[in-house]
Amino acid sequence: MEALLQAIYDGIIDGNKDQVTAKVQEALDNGLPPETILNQGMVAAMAEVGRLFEEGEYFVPEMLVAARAMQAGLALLKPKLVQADVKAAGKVVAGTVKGDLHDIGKNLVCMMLEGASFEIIDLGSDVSPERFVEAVQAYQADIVAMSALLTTTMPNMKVTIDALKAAGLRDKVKVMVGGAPVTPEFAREIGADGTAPDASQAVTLAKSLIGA
Ligand code: B1M
Repeated sequence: MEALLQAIYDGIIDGNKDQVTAKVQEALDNGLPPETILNQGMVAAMAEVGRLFEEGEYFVPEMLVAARAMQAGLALLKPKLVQADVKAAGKVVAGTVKGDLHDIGKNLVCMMLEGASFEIIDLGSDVSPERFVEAVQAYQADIVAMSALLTTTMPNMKVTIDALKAAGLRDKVKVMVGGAPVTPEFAREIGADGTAPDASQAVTLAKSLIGA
């Protein structure tokens, strides 16, 4: 089992999509819990990719192939992580904020929320404040879930909250924010209703925000 997790970890670091898909499938077939594969194999590898980038050993192309390998593995895990098919707990409009292309964390949060019976309207990445506002209006969302991975794009969370206020929607929708650089202090300062450090705590937060 350790060897399988190591092979998944190495596959992501090497950007080897075929290795990741083969080993994730093998791990699932061997009964390894999807959460273990995700956290110990994949999320841990991505943290290492980030470290290698910071140290100047990896550049954008290496990050990109690592992300593709991770996404291929996530596609296999998704059916296991998203098992609920009961009444929707609430509607969530989700997206990565304007200027930010990092969507893996947001996708994971969406998957876990879906698994907890939330209905997800995923706007993707690089989502403008106007698109968030339009979607909240169009889908009568209960929650807006914004993700940002860059310190330079985090301010767009506040811009989006301000746009919701200007459209008269702020008191009709709960706002949750997250992503590696987002802290509880930052969330409070920009007037969000809460933040969570990972996808499973994002589910707990979403449930508490709608009083579920
Ligand atoms: Co970029 N990148 N990247 N990158 N990238 C980071 C974020 C960075 C920290 C790397 C580093 O320097 N160590 C750094 C940001 C530094 C900073 O701002 N302080 C960085 C940089 C600099 C850049 C570029 C500027 C590089 C360049 O061009 N010179 C560029 C910017 C592009 C843009 O967005 N405009 C860039 C590009 C890219 C790729 C496109 C190549 C690729 C993204 C591909 C994709 O997502 N489709 C990429 C990647 C892969 C990374 C790292 C290596 C991995 C990110 C990731 O997927 N993590 C990242 C380093 C790192 O994070 N250590 C890095 C795994 C994921 C599961 O975790 O997203 O944190 P995360 O999500 C978690 C939690 O944060 C939380 O739950 C998730 C699951 O547990 N969470 C929420 C996330 N959203 C949430 C929302 C919630 C609640 C919880 O509520 C709504």
